[in-house]
Parts: sequence; structure tokens; C-alpha cells
Amino acid sequence: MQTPEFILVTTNYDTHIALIQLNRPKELNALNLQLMLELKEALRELDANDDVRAIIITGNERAFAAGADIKQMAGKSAIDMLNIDQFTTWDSIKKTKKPIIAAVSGFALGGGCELCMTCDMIVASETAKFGQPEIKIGVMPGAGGTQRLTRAVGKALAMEMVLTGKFISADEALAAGLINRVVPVELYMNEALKLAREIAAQSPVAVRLAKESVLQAYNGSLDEGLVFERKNFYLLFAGEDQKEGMAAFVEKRAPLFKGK
Ligand code: DAK
Repeated sequence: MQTPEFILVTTNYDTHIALIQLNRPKELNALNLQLMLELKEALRELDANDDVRAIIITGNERAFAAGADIKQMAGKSAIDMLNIDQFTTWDSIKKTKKPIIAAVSGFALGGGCELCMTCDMIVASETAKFGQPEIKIGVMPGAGGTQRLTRAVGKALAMEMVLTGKFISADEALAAGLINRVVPVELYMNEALKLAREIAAQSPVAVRLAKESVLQAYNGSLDEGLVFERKNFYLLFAGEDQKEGMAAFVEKRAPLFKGK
């Protein structure tokens, strides 16, 4: 991949954690088309890298991302939007097999809120604000906001947020079930890293299939989900990590997982 302009990617092979930082600070990390393509490419590479077991996406203290770039979108026609086909880019994020944690501080609005909801878990600073304010600029969420927000927080709050554009605080987001945890601003990256380390210490193959199964529960019906889960559960018994994990438990020692 060419050196990206709007994101910073760092990888720590000791912890097996990769960090993607959205990096358009002056524009509050507004997600322009190039940034999204860079994010897509970075995730593709990290997903294919066996030394990476968990990925964190973050912004900066003031903003995770204040949405898609309104200035870039403002003059577009419906046919322009169709031809740009941003969905191919956005869909590739949700197809990432490795677990992704969003570490959110400040604004997570519009496409920024949709991006963190596309991640698997959200760790927030006390200063985080979540919202789908598209209604205030005459549109509506276009990257999954009406669906993922509703599933996360329920119809009443989602309807209010989507129809009025109101922001909710990190504490409200936690109470509503949108995010995993809230910590003081100086701790949110550490907290995200702690969670990533915990996940990276598990069997990568079990993590992959477990993530896929949780998403299946989230995406489909309960019956379909249960069949899907059952198949993935049996599949894990074909691998070495299941033998190692269970043997380590019986032998009262720490497991050594190889991703096989
Ligand atoms: N786009 C472009 N520039 C933005 C921006 C955005 N979303 N948000 C902020 N900025 C820019 C501001 O224009 C300003 O730039 P300058 O004027 O200095 O050049 C700079 O960032 C700092 O912002 P403010 O001066 O406004 O800072 P404040 O602290 O006063 O206000 C704010 C912060 C976050 C409340 C305010 O900036 C704001 O309301 N921003 C817009 C929030 C918003 O409406 N977001 C939703 C955008 S629509 C799709 C995928 C995604 C989407 C749609 C489709 N497909 C796959 C099809 C997503 C759509 C959206 O997200």
C-alpha cells in the first residue's frame, strides 16, 4: 500500500495489535472518499497479516470522526453518489474477519457513528458524543445508521436520535447498550489496548469464528444463528488450539495458541 495521507497505521508484533488512527484533525476527521479507501486498504492488509490478532480504530481527543465529508458531498447528484459507490468501501469494513475495537473520544457523528458501530466493540472517553445528525443537513443516515443504531439502542432512542439529530453522551450511550465502556479521557486508548490485548491472547481461529457467529446473531434470525453457531463450534474441534486450550485448563497452565 502507498503511504496513506489521511490515516496512520502502526503495528505491534509483540502484542499482535494494529492501530489505525484517522488523521484529518482540522476537519474533525471528516471521512472523505480517499480516507475511506485508505481505511479499506489498511483493513484488508491487516486482516491478511497473521501477526495481527486485533485492530483498533481511533481518532483524536476532539473527534473520532464528525461524519462523511459534507463539503465533498454537498454538490453531488444522486447519479454521482450512485457512481461513486461508497458501499463497496463501507461493506469491506464489515467483512473484516479480525476483531475491531473503536476507541472513541469527542465527536462520533453521522458516518463517524456508523463507522464505530460497524466495529465490533466501542471503548469511549467521557467526552465522547454519539449522534446521527444527517437530518439537520436534509438527509438521513446512509451507511447503516438507521439499522445498527436501532438494533443497539432500541427503537425509541434511535428514532429520537435519527429524527432530531440529537447527540448522546458516553454515559447515555453506555446505558443504552451502544458501547462497551466509558473511561476518563486520558485512559480511553489504554482501555482499548487492554481489551485488544485480552482478545489477542485468545486463539485467533476461535476469535474469528466466534466473531462471525455473534455477527450472525446480530444480522439474522435466532434459528439461522443457532445453526451457524453450531457448525462453527464443531469446526473448532478440528483444530489444534481447542486441544491446547482444553489441555492447558486440565493441566492448570496457560495455553499456547498457534492459530491452527
Ligand atoms: N464534513 C466536512 N467538514 C467538517 C465536518 C464534516 N462532516 N465536520 C466538521 N467539519 C469541519 C468544519 O467545517 C470546520 O472546518 P473549517 O470551517 O475550520 O474549515 C472544522 O471541521 C471544525 O468544525 P467546527 O468549526 O464546526 O467545530 P465545532 O466544534 O464548532 O462543531 C461539530 C463541531 C461536529 C458539532 C460540527 O462541526 C458539525 O456539526 N459537523 C457536522 C456533523 C454532521 O452533520 N455529520 C454528518 C455528516 S453526513 C454513505 C456513507 C456515509 C454517509 C452517507 C452515505 N454511503 C456508504 C453511501 C455519511 C454521511 C454523513 O456523515
